[in-house]
Amino acid sequence: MALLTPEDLANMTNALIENDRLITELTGLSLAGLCRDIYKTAPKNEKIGIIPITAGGGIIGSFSESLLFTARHFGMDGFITKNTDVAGYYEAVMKGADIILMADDLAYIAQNLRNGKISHNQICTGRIYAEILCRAKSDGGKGAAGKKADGANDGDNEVLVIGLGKVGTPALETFIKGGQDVYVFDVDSNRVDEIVSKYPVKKYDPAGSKTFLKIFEATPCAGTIPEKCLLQGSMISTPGIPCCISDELIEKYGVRVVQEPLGIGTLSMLYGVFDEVKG
Ligand code: NAI
Ligand code: PYL
Ligand code: MG
Repeated sequence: MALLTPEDLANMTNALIENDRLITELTGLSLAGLCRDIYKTAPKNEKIGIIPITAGGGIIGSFSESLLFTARHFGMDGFITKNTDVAGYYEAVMKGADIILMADDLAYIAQNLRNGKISHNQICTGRIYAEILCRAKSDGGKGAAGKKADGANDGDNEVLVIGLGKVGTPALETFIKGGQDVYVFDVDSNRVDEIVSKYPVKKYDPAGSKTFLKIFEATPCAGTIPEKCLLQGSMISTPGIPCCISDELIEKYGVRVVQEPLGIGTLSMLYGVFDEVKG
């Protein structure tokens, strides 16, 4: 897994606010509202214990602080343990944490110590970024965007998924469940073949001329969106770091891009372990 850097997390406050605004514009629901609707859960004053982990590449500057910021931004209470690793876990439990957040280089998890639920960042990130596109209105709140000359919608239910790894796979499962017509691409052709043999999805042909209103991307590379697949008003939902599309292409096609390094996936993980609610 590609690891975050402190630079990736530098502008997180604005990124969360701006992405929440865009998610609301595209789906009609705020990020928290969307999470509640997906998981059918809600917070009830849980205390979040965040444990810095030194294993592998070690502590990432402002990682724990960004998790605490996210929890507080969405109205939750939390703390970062003074100790790290196992001592930090003990400290979190002794200080009354209801939910633990911790990450090493391979896994970033949330665990609810009261109900036993556990969630994984890659799965929850893929799911929330995919749900945003599943629920995005066909015009993305922009009137004529994405319409063909005859007025018909161009691919309302079609989505291109680029990057079929640990985030991209739960995303494509979400798209399939959401009734989307899924096209897939990965630089690793063996991975594409594996996915096409396992799921009801089609291969995207980069040499063809197909365009998409909805594109999901989860790769660790920049510049992965082919210009030829863009429409005026295309919507891109991408947890991939760095960003998959240049500012020039965003401007040229009026593309709306949902992308943020940590908070969206973290909120999805937290809703994944909250208690269920009715309605
Ligand atoms: P992964 O390594 O499991 O999967 C990445 C996939 O992208 C692989 O199948 C690889 O073959 C493919 N790929 C690489 N270069 C490509 C290219 N140029 N064109 C098409 N496909 C390409 O990685 P994972 O865990 O799925 O993470 C993907 C990205 O998402 C990483 O950048 C990671 O840092 C980021 N991420 C972001 C989160 C967030 O909250 N924003 C949360 C979790 C991951
Ligand atoms: C969770 C992110 C999203 C992208 N890559 C993943 C990553 O960077 N994982 C590593 C997280 C390590 C955290 C470190 C700390 O500061 O506690 N052990
Ligand atoms: Mg995120």
